[in-house]
Amino acid sequence: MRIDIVTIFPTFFDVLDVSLIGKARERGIVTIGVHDLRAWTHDRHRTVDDTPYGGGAGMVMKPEPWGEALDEILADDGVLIVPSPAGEPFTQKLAREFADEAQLVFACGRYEGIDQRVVDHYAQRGRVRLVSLGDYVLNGGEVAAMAVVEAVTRLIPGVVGNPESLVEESHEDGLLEYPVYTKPQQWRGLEVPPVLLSGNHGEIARWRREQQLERTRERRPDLLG
Ligand code: 6GU
Repeated sequence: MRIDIVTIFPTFFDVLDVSLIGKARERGIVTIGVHDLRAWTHDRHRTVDDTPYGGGAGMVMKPEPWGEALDEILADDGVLIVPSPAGEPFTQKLAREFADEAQLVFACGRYEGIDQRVVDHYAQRGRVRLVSLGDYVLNGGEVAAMAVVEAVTRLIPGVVGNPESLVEESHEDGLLEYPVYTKPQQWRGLEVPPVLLSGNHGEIARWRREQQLERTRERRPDLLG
């Protein structure tokens, strides 16, 4: 998979050099390009924003640098992802969809957002997805893009060492994950649930399932429908 990120804060993505994603890049499983939007400006001040038509607070990102950048970076079969609090909720299902794509391009907006015509133009030419992390406001798309990159890349075969660790996780089966414990058996007066020490794998599986259902009922009843 190829991932391209267009941002006015490219150093924000330096952390993609480390950890599992960094290793996947070294091994050639994913290719990630981080691009400074200002490289596609032509004025002395490298301007990327301007005042909004119709008035109002804040600034809007100008369409021209985005158009020049995306014309160069976005392949015909690539998906343009625009992080936005006005987008569709980003879910594990969407992460699985994105994991099958050949190219993902992230357009990270700042200020009050990107001129709407950028999304409209690329939606005419190809595939565009507006995605939101949740119902709260971030300063720009960078943190959201990072979250999507991590959720998607870990689903690519070979990125996560043990593929079994992918299946028993929150949201993969539509439920929250069960609680986990390791040694010591007693810590600050708290015990590991005895069933986990029983060696009875049927009982353990049943207990874990109950815990998943109980947690989901308690914290995320919306997931149970
Ligand atoms: Cl994707 N972008 C911004 N700016 N704020 C958000 C968001 C995205 N998701 C939740 N809040």
